[in-house]
Amino acid sequence: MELNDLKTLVSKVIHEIDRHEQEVTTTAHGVFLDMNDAIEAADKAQKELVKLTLERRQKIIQAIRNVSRGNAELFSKMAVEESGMGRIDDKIIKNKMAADYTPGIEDLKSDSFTGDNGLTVVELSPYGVIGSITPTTNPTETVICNAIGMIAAGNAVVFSPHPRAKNTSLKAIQLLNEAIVAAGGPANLITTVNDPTIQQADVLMNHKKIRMIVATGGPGLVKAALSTGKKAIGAGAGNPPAVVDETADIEKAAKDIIDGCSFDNNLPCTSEKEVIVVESVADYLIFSMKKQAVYTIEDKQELRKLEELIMVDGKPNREFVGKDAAYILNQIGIQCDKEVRAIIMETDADHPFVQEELMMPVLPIVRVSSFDAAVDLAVEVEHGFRHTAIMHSKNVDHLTKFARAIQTTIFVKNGPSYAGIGAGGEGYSTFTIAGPTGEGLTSAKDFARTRRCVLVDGLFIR
Ligand code: 1VU
Repeated sequence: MELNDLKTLVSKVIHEIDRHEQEVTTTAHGVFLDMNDAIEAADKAQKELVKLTLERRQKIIQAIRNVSRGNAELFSKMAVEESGMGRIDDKIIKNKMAADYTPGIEDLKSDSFTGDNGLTVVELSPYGVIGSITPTTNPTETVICNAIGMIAAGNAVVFSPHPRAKNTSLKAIQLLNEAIVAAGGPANLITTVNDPTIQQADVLMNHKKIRMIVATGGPGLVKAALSTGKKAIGAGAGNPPAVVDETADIEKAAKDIIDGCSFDNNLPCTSEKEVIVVESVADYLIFSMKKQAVYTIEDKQELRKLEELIMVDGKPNREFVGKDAAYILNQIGIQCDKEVRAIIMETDADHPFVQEELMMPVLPIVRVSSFDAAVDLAVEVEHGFRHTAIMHSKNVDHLTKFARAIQTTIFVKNGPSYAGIGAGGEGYSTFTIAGPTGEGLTSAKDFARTRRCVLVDGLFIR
């Protein structure tokens, strides 16, 4: 053999060894190179899952909760590092909420009918394999929340994580898979691919073994999921207004609004995105907000610089989504305390900061002449997403009127927005809020099919 041929052969062998090593290290515990393989493996696992007892399924869910809670810090650090968005402390809270407060098997309630003609039971049974598209804003929270709800309902899940949170999401999927197997569950009950892309997501959404698609994220992917012709749940954008009327506890409203708006740097689609306040209490609200950890922009030049920085062609500049307030201010030459959590300013109603969902700790405040004007403006700037709204008021008639007018899936009264997803408010937690398709705050029951089982002329004992 010629020397050159030998060199080529050696290089081919080395390449093959590298490829094999890469496969072994990157494809363990639910992570596959090819989406079709990920789907086939999940399909096999789902068939094993439904053979197990509900008691075993309960143990699997508990194992997912434990491993998620135990790794909340790791997931949060990885997510902030990889996506460049959000706040570690807040993400830890979000991951723990997903681990502890996502409903499990108890969410699946059977129904029955009895009468002269016998007994009929209606049960919630699995779809099979669900395709879950997850966002960069809440990467591991959504994986945990969807895994618990979907497996509780007897499904396997194939994830398509956002490419900008790939490593973090893959880590969560691998650790959850290990925990599932250790709890006596099948391998590959949740799967994904080692290089998620829009092309792989497309394969997922159109694969015949995917019986349901759940898309949480940007408008493009939600639209694509809803266009597949399959059963789909879409959880998309919002632009939550916070309305403050003259009867509100103004100091508390100021604190709640800043806490909610700055939580994880405004990444949750439920966070306060603009404030609409009636004239008579506007000055006092702004005065009270200034006592919180905020920087107030009052200078027109500063406002213009901020607009130029965070908006591109009238849309939010992706580079600043989920960034710290101090970082954003530094970019326009303003040095501030690192503790500053939000940037506030007064604007007109038609300002792009009000009209666009920024997902940054930048909070415009608009004053209006009356409560009725506040309702009209809030409905307008929410753009019909019917996602989330917040109101601070002690007037029940006002609260009722706004709730009826805005028609949002979540309506938080007299608290920070995150109370609506289970942090400091009653009710379970979810990170897939399905306004467009109407399921609302999704849980296991939404990932199950209703089936009727009829026994004629028997077991009627009344
Ligand atoms: O670059 P390409 O066009 O080729 O691809 C896009 C996009 O299609 C793709 N992609 C995905 N691919 C596979 N699997 C996925 N899960 C997935 N998601 C997206 O990746 C490329 C970039 O996607 P993009 O549209 O997300 O664009 P950016 O990364 O530039 O934008 C990031 C933000 C955060 C602005 C964007 O994702 C967005 O607007 N998201 C909506 C906010 C959101 O995540 N809402 C759900 C929140 S639910 C909640 O908070 C409950 C409490």
